[in-house]
Amino acid sequence: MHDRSAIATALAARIAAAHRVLVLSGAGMSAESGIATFRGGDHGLWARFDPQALATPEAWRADAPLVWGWYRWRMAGVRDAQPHAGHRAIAAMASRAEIAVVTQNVDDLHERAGSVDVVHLHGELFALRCDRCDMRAGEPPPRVDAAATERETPPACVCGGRVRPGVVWFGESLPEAAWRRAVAHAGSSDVVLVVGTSGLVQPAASLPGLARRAGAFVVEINPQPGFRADEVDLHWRDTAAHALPELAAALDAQLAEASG
Ligand code: BV8
Ligand code: ZN
Repeated sequence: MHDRSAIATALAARIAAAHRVLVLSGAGMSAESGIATFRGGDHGLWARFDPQALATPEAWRADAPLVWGWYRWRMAGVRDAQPHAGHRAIAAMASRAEIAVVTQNVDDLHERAGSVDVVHLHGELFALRCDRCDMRAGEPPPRVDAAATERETPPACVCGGRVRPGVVWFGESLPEAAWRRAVAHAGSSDVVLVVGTSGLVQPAASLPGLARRAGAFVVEINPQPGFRADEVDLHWRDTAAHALPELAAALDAQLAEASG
């Protein structure tokens, strides 16, 4: 088992000396809030569903009620979930260092923990919009105890289109502004914390390597390795809800010591 405090202390010193820090998070960041990851273990969200069969425009065209029902089930899960100590640690550190958050996740746990200006590379679950005219739409009353694959007809828009989740499906382009901001952060940060991502989905997975080549010190926080050795400087083999509060405490201790 790594000596967590030694890693936390060394990394906190880098963050204390950094001008800009970037947190890049993936589904593992939400795992300890009870939201299934996409590929993890036997509880992986996609272990029960084929991601290419549901998170794609083709699936929406072929069976919108199934896709809408799946997202409604996921929205209920996020509503019931709470941010954990790792989300709160990131928000707390942002009051002590210049920390930006770029996430692949479509949930709102970073925001609910207090992070601001979060960049969502793959959209946001609750940002519902019409699939024809793009008009924003409100969420219908939550379903009670519906199963993940219980079909539900998506609400109709006045233009005749259907309301869809504001997420980026496979084969869809990332929101340009979000991608531009993520690349800018990756290219200008001194320290990058890559938390809870398997590094399989592009182009998000290219950001750690881009940051490292631009001179950032890149740390992967993940019980399993996700990135190649040439993309990260340090793999902190731990979970988000353990490692990040430890890091925030080490940063507090160092800043208190420095201020005498
Ligand atoms: C695009 C929203 C271009 C929807 C998502 C072949 C090769 C390479 C690439 C491609 C290819 N074919 C197609 C592509 C491109 C494709 C892609 O990358 N496919 C992959 C699957 C091969 N990408 C796209 O289509 C993207 N768009 O490229 O557009 C384009 C250009 C022009 C014109 C048109 C198009 C769009 C990709 C976005 C897809 N949408 N989400 C929804 O949520 O339903 S992706 C979705 O999956 C998530 O958002 C997330 O990004 C991804 C899941 O990945 P992770 O976050 O890494 O999660 P995962 O479960 O995999 O891993 C969890 C990790 O956490 C693990 O490492 C685990 O160890 C760790 N962990 C577990 N517990 C903890 C933990 N860590 C810390 N603490 C814990 N407690
Ligand atoms: Zn419409």
